Parts: sequence; C-alpha cells; structure tokens
Amino acid sequence: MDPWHTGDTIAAISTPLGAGGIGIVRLSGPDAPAIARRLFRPRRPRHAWQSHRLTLGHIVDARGAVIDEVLLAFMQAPHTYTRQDVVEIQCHSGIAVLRRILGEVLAAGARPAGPGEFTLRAFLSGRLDLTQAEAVAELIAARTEAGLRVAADHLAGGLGRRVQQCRATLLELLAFMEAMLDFGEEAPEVYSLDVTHELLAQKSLVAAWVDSYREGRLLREGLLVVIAGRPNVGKSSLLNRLLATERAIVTDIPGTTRDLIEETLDVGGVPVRLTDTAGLREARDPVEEIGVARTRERLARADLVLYLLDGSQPFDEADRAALAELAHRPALAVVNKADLPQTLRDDEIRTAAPLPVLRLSALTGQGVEELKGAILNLVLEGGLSAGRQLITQERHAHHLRNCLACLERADKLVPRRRREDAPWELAAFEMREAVRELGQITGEEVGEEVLDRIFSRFCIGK
Ligand SMILES: Nc1nc2c(ncn2[C@@H]2O[C@H](COP(=O)(O)OP(=O)(O)OP(=O)(O)O)[C@@H](O)[C@H]2O)c(=O)[nH]1
Ligand SMILES: [Mg+2]
Repeated sequence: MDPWHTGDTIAAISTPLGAGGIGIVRLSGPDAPAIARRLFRPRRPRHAWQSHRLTLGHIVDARGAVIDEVLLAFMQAPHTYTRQDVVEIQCHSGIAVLRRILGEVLAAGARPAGPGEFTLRAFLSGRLDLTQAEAVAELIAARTEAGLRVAADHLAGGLGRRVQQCRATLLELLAFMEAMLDFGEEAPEVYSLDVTHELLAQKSLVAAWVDSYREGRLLREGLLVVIAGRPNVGKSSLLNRLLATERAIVTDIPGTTRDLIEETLDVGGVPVRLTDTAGLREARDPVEEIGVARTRERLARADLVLYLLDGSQPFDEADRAALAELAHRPALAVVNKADLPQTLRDDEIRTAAPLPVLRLSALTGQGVEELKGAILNLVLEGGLSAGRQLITQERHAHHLRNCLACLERADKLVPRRRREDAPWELAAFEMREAVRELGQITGEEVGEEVLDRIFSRFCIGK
C-alpha cells in the first residue's frame, strides 16, 4: 500500500527557470544513484560518489556527448531531505540546459516529480511533520522579515511541538474521562488530576492560537490597501512617496491614472499590497469608465482604504458622499498637500464620516511615516506582537477553531468537582474530537485527499 508511489525515483528542476548562475535538477528515490552514474562523468573518478560531497564533472547524453559541466551532490539515505537517496545536479541555469538534463534523467528511468513531491516524501518518511512541510512553502513565499521569522519557527518545528504538547495533554484528560466512565468510583487515583483546571488552561491556549490567526494571516497574505479619491488629489504621488520610486505617472492633469497600479511595500513587517487607482468621478470616455469601475471593484475588496483629499481645496460634495460610504469600514481620511495653505477643515470631514484624519504632503514627505504608523495601528492595534507564535495558515486556524469548540462543549459537561455520574461519555466524545482536530494539524490523523490538496499547492521541485 503506497498511494504516493514513494518507491519511484522522481526528478524535477528545483530552481526557478531563467538565466542565472546555477540551476539544480534534483532526484530522489532508489534509482537516483544508478541514474546519476549513467549520466555523470566525474573529473576525478577516484574521489567521486562519496556521500554529501560535491563532485565536479560533466553530464553527458546517451551517446556520450557533453551537455554541461556540473557539480554533483550525491546524498545517501537516510540523512537526506526525503530520507531516500538524493542526487542534486548543479548545472548552469539556462532553460535549455536544465530541460535537457532533466530530459536525460527522465529517459534514464526517473519520472517527473509532482508539485511538492520531495517535501511530501520528507513528510511521509517522518523527517518533517505536516506543519513543517507547510512551512517550507510559507518560507519560500515570505515577503517580509517578520513573515520569514514566523515561517522559520514553523519550519524548525515550533508550531508542531506546541500543538503536539497540547494534544498530549488532551489525551491525558481523555484517559481520565474514560477511566471515570469505565470504573466510576474505583477510577484509579493516578487519574485524579484536576480536570477542570487543565481543561481551562488548554482551552485558553487554543483560543490564543485562534486569535493569533488575524495577525498571522496578515503576515502571510499581506494587507490590501487601496488609495482612492477624486482626480488630482495626489494619489499617485502618495504611492510613489511610499514606494520611494517614480512608479506611477504624476501630472497636474486630472485623470492621469486610468488603470490600477499595485506594488508591495513592507510596513513594520506587514506586507502591504498598495493599489493606486483612477480618480473617482463621472467618467468622460470609455477608458476612464473602465478605470473607475476597476477602482470600485478593488475598493470593495480592500482591507483598508486611504481616502485622499486635497487640503488646499474646499470640501467637495463628492468627497462627502464617498466618505459616507466608507464610514463603517477600516479607512483613513488622508488630507494631502499639507505644504500648501489649507482650506479644508478636519470637522468638515468628520461630519461626513467618523474616520481618523491625517495630514501629510506627498510632495515633501511630511507626515508619511505617521501614515505608516496609523495603518499598523488600525489593522493590528499598534503593530505586530513581539511573539512569533502565530498561526498563519487557514487550515490550521480551521482545525483550531473546531478544537476550541469541542473543548468548550467538554468544559460545560465536566463537573467542577469529581462526580462519578457526570456525563463522562459525552465529555470523552468531545475530547476525542478535539484530539483528532489537533492531529490533523500535525499530520498524525490526516487523510490522503487532504495531503494531496496541501502538496498540490506547492511548486514543482520543492
Ligand atoms: N503641493 C503639492 N502638490 C502635490 C502634492 N501631491 C501631489 N501634488 C501635485 O498634484 C498633482 C496631481 O498629483 P497626482 O499624484 O497625479 O494625483 P492623482 O490623485 O494621482 O491624480 P489622478 O491620477 O489624475 O486621479 C500633481 O501636479 C502633483 O505634483 C503635495 O503633497 N503637495
Ligand atoms: Mg494618479
């Protein structure tokens, strides 16, 4: 029974395709050494084929013609990523070279690896638990230092260990409940731990993890921030100022920006996906019409809206209407052009919508750092928490929420003092479910389809 065919030797290009210094073709499986011996001609054969050593040589095709000069690493099982024999061929990174070498490897008997299949093998062999395997993808996708730190903690097994510990405690509680159920009064003394106390402790632990997902999700997915406002208020200038580049075209002609412009920016460790939009107004031609429609669509999806106004202009009816629409969403009223004499008053904005008002100048940069602080404040109540124990994956959050619900139900069933006639059976049922939910996170109790789903999101070669 091996639904994943771990006995096959798999191969893939493990580096991104494109011109570069080196590219790697990776093999894992029982035939990896034999395939490598057929294709690799070491420069100094006497020193070749030592495990975990790099060897210089050539990859040749079936007729013996040289394809590329490479460094080959042969890593003998079990001290490898997959715990199988692994070979990595480090060649020059060109699409043609990499494809050619992979082609020869496949012709020699390997099959193409599926997405994430190397990491799947690392998981199946027990080298990584499921949270660690998922952290590989998380680490690769990390866009800020803070995101990287959390992913690295998960990869090192921090999350897996914490969940394991919690699961072990729940199993003890379950054993106690089952003993009460089976033996009642004669339940062995060793089980007389303080159930309610321990249950509460685990419940608040799981609840804290569930809470941390808000922050964790932000770190992983980033925050979608949209700059909106009437034409010419300085939206593109603000985008450029925040990015510190001339990304968007700025002119004094209203209606300069017609399409969405999106860039990612690191604000206090949170990846912010910042979108500059077409100015909101009655469109005067079909292109502008599409631009305004795109702006509205993007606005609907925004996690946070920066509504920009021109402080040197009087308050406008169109602004009042737009602000009123934002009244009950995460939004900031940002008054730009603070370097010019101001005619727009805070209270005019506040009567339109109860939003925080910030003044800045995209031209001089004054107030821009305060804006970053305000963004963090609004979405994270002051910035990322120092702790790294964040839940970052929806899959984990989902099982933790389920687990918490089980623990809450169990807690209601367990009497505050030891009683033989309490509904131990129901409590034990909830506890068993809670344990199962945690087991799904670390991968102890996880089905084939779930694994397929998780690893299919990886890229090939990981
Ligand atoms: N004095 C001053 N001028 C600014 C400031 N920000 C932008 N401007 C000027 O305002 C004009 C419009 O700026 P943009 O950034 O193109 O404005 P926009 O909101 O993107 O305009 P549209 O794309 O047309 O909707 C330009 O001439 C900018 O130089 C500012 O803080 N102070
Ligand atoms: Mg613009």
